[in-house]
Amino acid sequence: MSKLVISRRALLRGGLASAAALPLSGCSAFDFLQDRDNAIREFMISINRLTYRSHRLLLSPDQLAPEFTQADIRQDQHPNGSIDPDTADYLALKESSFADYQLEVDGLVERPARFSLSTLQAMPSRTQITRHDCVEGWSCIAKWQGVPLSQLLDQVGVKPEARFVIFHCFDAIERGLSGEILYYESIDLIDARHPQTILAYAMNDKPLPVANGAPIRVRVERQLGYKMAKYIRRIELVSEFSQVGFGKGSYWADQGYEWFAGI
Ligand SMILES: Nc1nc2c(c(=O)[nH]1)N[C@H]1C(S)=C(S)[C@@H](COP(=O)(O)O)O[C@H]1N2
Ligand SMILES: [Mo]
Repeated sequence: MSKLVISRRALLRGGLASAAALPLSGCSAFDFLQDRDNAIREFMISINRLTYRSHRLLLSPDQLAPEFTQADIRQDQHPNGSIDPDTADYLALKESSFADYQLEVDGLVERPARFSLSTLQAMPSRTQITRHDCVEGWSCIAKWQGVPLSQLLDQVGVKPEARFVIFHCFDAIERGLSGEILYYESIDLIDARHPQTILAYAMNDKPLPVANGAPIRVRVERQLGYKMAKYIRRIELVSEFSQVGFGKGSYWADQGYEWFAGI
């Protein structure tokens, strides 16, 4: 088994290494991948489907990502991507320290619901010290506390036809002539129900800072940083991605990155 895991990692490293050879700034996309009809892009997407299937075959649904100790936390979590959202909705909530924040959970669920920050904080929580790996090549170890997403899913009752969880965020990741694009990400229900998948409201024993996604960001510990949506506004259960963004289920996947970013 460990041999298989190593070769899977080696395979991914190879993919990341070739990606790293291209100029990258921040989490920005490769220019040629912006072209939605690009042949190389289609090729990479087909590889991604293969990667996803092989991951799901090799990885048991509940296999835990490594956890660390307090002594392993050497610096603050490096803020990346959006770090200070300026959309009107977000600014209004931030003004009152998120006292009026309500996380919406809807879509293919039996009982759509809203959760205030204090309700989320009063639910049983999980704390984990984990390593965050960004596709750009940096890593940080931090302590995260939050509500297991599986608890929320059980409360709202996931309909049998639901397959993915979409995270809709407050921050504008892109602004252009056609308007602004708010960050969005998604994971499948295996990752959504994974024991380490939490909606984090605290980092390193303090309330989650704005730079790292206040009031709520998700931790998806077996995948790369861009899957861990910050500033979550709404969680939607869907059966497919056709109504989400440009159809790939994630802002970065719509830019040509892998939707399944397993590490
Ligand atoms: N809403 C939102 N979530 C996001 C991003 C973003 O720009 N907006 N950036 C992603 C990327 S690329 C990374 S590496 C991590 C960074 O999390 P951090 O700022 O806590 O380090 O958040 C991810 N989630
Ligand atoms: Mo990232």
